[in-house]
Amino acid sequence: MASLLKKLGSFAAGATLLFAASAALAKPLTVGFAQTGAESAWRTANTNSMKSEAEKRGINLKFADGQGKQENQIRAVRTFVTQGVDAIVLAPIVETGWEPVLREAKRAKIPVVIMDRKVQTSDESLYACFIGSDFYKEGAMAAEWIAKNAGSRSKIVELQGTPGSAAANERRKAFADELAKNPALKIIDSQSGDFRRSGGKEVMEAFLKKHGKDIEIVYAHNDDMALGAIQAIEEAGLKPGKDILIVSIDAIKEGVQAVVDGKINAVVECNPLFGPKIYDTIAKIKAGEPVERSSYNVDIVIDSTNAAALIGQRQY
Ligand code: GYE
Repeated sequence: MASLLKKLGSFAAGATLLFAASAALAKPLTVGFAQTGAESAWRTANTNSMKSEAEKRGINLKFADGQGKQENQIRAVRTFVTQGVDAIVLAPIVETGWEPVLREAKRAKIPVVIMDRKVQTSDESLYACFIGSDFYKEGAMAAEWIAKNAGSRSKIVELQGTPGSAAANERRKAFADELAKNPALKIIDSQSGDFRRSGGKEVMEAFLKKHGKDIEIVYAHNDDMALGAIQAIEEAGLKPGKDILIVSIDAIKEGVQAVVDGKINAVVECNPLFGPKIYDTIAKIKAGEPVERSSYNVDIVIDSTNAAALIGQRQY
């Protein structure tokens, strides 16, 4: 009898524990997401992936649109810390200037996942991990494609992304490093179009005015700027993809379509669909499991040899 009571007692204790554990599991996770803004189609796809995956998993996502300003993003992270969210995801618009606010998150024991673009910090413990693409590799792939396919063309204009962003810094550096191995190729001008379609168009108009027919190749740090440049080139009475070679990065659906249409010659992929990977990683961090320090997506080159076969499957 006594042993039966004991058994019942421990069963009840076990059931209580189980109940408490499942209640804790059932509590929806609250994640604060500080996004850069909505500068490009890539960014919109990235935001949609984060929002739709949160909804699928019952995660309470607090979304803050930084509207292209670091100070807005810093304010958003600070608010998430005050609200005591379970985790913070930060897509940093620029590389530097994050240490104070990351320190605030660390002090509050809120893990921060850096997404998409890297931050520069002397203290690696200020964030849990990085998830994104290898921008240096993307820039190198773009330059390699040009070196292989430029023929007798050599004069390049570069449309840079947002100044100070990891995406622009690394895509620029890698491209320059690759060109150094091919002395025939030269960048004759380089300016920022801020990753925006309107920026790409404006800068390309100015380049065409200044350099005219000297321009033989356009290297754009993203598809949106390349699509803007295409408008400027067509308005100048020239044929994009033929009179001027165009290479860009992202491989959004519209970019790949432009490759199919022969207006862009090559796009290097940069996958923005991070939602599932980000929330899987946050779940691991919350469970105390180890996560990779830096994890990169695998990106490919799309040109006239494979664009038609791939266009149907583009998810962004
Ligand atoms: O290439 C561009 C976006 O950081 C990888 O930001 C991202 C870049 C992407 O605005 O389209």
